[in-house]
Formats: sequence, structure tokens, C-alpha cells
Amino acid sequence: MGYTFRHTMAKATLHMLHTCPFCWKVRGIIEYLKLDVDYVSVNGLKIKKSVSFAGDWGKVPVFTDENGQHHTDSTPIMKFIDNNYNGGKILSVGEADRTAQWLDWADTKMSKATVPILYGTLGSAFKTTTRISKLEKFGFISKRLYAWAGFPIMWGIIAKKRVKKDGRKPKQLWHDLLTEFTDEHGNEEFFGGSEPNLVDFSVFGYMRSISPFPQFSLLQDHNSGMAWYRRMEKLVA
Ligand SMILES: N[C@@H](CCC(=O)N[C@@H](CS)C(=O)NCC(=O)O)C(=O)O
Repeated sequence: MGYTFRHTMAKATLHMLHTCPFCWKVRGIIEYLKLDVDYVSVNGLKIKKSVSFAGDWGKVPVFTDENGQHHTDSTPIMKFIDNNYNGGKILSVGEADRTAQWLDWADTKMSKATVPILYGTLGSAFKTTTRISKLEKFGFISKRLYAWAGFPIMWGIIAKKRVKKDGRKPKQLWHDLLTEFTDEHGNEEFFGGSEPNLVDFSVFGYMRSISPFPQFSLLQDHNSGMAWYRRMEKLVA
């Protein structure tokens, strides 16, 4: 008879979807800091149930640290990770007020731009849901249901309204946001200056979430935006 004593300190996990922009914000910072985190893909049609362990937040990403503590909402998770594993160094780059203002800018403006570019026309909505049905974890039936029933819903109900409300073509909206963002860098390489800060990781996450889709090509002719994106990519590689 014997007992095996197991060290119970668990590995940190991130519950996420491959195509969720908020999850990409967190993933960028995890990769940059080279943290050892297990990624857990959830079923996109059962998000609430999959993350019910974290209370009634019901959304991804959910970060669980090695003490079993759950953290929700992407911007607070990014801050927690930086504070807890990196001495708050990324957040301390640059002026606090400017950072807070632009984190907010990303979470309102950038987050609103992803739906129009992915679902703004019936054709692009179809490409998006088909791609998502391949990338994400689904059940046998729900995969097909999502790919075929998801796109008219996303296009007809959600995206059309947003595109109309904004008035700009989805591509133009993205280009305007990238111009506004990179203009703010002045002559520096990043929003944070010579190194990225939390705002860089946030915007990078939103932009990167488009990268698995063919619509990413619409962003690729924005020169300063792409140059910055490639610099960020190098840092997380
Ligand atoms: N403000 C949240 C938004 C998270 C969010 O909306 N995630 C989506 C996936 S992209 C989700 O889980 N939606 C499920 C739901 O709202 O029921 C964040 O930044 O983390």
C-alpha cells in the first residue's frame, strides 16, 4: 500500500475560442512573456456552460491561474497577467492616463470593427462561418448547423445594422482606425514607444483575430498598420 503525493499546484489555463478577438488580446501577452499556459478551446455554441466554473460571467476568455483563481474580461486579465507574472512592466510603459484612454478606445472602436469586416456582406459572412466551423471545436451536428445557418444570421441580423450605423465600408473603417492608431505612435515603433505597452497588445489582439480569415487581405494594404503588426508579430514569435 502506498500513497503517491502529487504536487497540486496546477498549470494556468486559458479557456478560449480560436476566433475570439478578446482571447487574442490575452494570448499575445502570454506569448510575449513566454508563460506556460494551457489553452482550452471551448465549444462556441456552449460557451456559457463551458465556463460556468467561473461564475455567471458566461464569456471567453477565462484565465485560471495556478492557484485555481479565475479571472474574466480580457483587459483586466491582461493587467492581471502583467502584474502577477511581469511586475506590471508592460502597464508601466508610457503615461497611465493616455494608456487608459487608448485601452478604452480599442475596446470600443476596434471591437466594433471586427464584426463588419467578417460578416459585412453575405459572401464574407459565409467565408467566415465556414472557416470558424473548421477552426473551432463543435459537435458533429452543430458544426454543420453553424456553418450553414450561422452566416445569414450574422450578416442579416448583426452586421448589416452595424455597417449601416457606421456608414463606412468595413475596410474603410479598419483603415481609419489603423491610421488613427499609428498616427498616435508619432515617430516611435509602438504605441508604448520603443517597446509595446498594453495598448499595443490590445489592438494587436483585435487585428490578429482577423488574420485566420481571407478578409485579412483588406487590412494588408494599410502600410503603417501592417508595419506595426509585423513588428508585434516578431515579438510574440
Ligand atoms: N468584454 C469581454 C467580451 C468577451 C466576449 O464577448 N466574448 C465572446 C466570444 S468572442 C463570448 O464569450 N460571448 C458569449 C456570450 O456573450 O454569450 C472581454 O473583453 O473579454
